[in-house]
Amino acid sequence: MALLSFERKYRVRGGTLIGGDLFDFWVGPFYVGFFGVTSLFFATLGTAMILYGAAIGPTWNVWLISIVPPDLAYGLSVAPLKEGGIWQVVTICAIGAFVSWALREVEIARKLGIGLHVPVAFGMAIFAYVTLVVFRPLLMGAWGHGFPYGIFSHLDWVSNVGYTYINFHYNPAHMIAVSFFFVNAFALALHGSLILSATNPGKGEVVKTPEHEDTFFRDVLGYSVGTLGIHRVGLFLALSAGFWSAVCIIISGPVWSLGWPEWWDWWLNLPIWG
Ligand code: UQ2
Repeated sequence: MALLSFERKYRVRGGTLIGGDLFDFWVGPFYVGFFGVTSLFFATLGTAMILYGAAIGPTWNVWLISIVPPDLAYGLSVAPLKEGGIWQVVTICAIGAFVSWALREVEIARKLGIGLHVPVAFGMAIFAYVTLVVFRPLLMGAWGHGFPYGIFSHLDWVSNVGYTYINFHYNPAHMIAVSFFFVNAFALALHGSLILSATNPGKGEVVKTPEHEDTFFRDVLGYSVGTLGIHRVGLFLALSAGFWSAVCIIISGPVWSLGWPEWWDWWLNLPIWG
């Protein structure tokens, strides 16, 4: 079905979660919906607050601009705007915009009658972010444990938190997360190269079929996970990377406050060593 005739079938009212058909329309190529309006609202307000924070800050150097969370002394209270309150508003706007965007994806998926895999996948990224700036600060008792919104400043934050636990690479959940990121890159390299090898043939060659793709991996490994299967593997690996990232940071402090190398003392203390 050509794009235009397909769109005539799909661009119909219905499938919204809220607001009935009040916002059920498109602006050019973009679906709006109630959550398109809230996305735009939060993104605009959040961006304005970041610009305000930059304007009252010490620099316009884009690498150095930083919207910092409140001092730890503020605990879990609402801080004055210039003392971390901007960070708190930006955080609310970010979560509002991300969740609105996910729900807008849900409405579009419902209109199309396709699965909710994309918003669910995006939801894992939102979960990892909220773990960093809400769940962990709540468990630690201060918004000051959130990370600052700046290019270099957030890198410094990651470095400082890492050294707070002596060597973060000994965090077992961090090990699992990193392994998922690596396997994810491996799987995407296998998949991307395989697809291009079959569908982007040289001049005068015909495009090859999934049978060619299966046969390549059956010849190499004795096994092909299949054209649908590789996407299941990919989604699992990507979601697992995000999930274990959230786990590895939420346990750092709330569950384990010593250095991560010491966590492995349970292994050295096993009675089996005699
Ligand atoms: C595959 C297949 C694809 C693929 C890839 C494979 C035809 C187009 C990449 C091979 C993948 C395997 C064997 C599993 C890899 C698993 C991990 C955890 C890296 O068989 O089917 O479809 O793209």
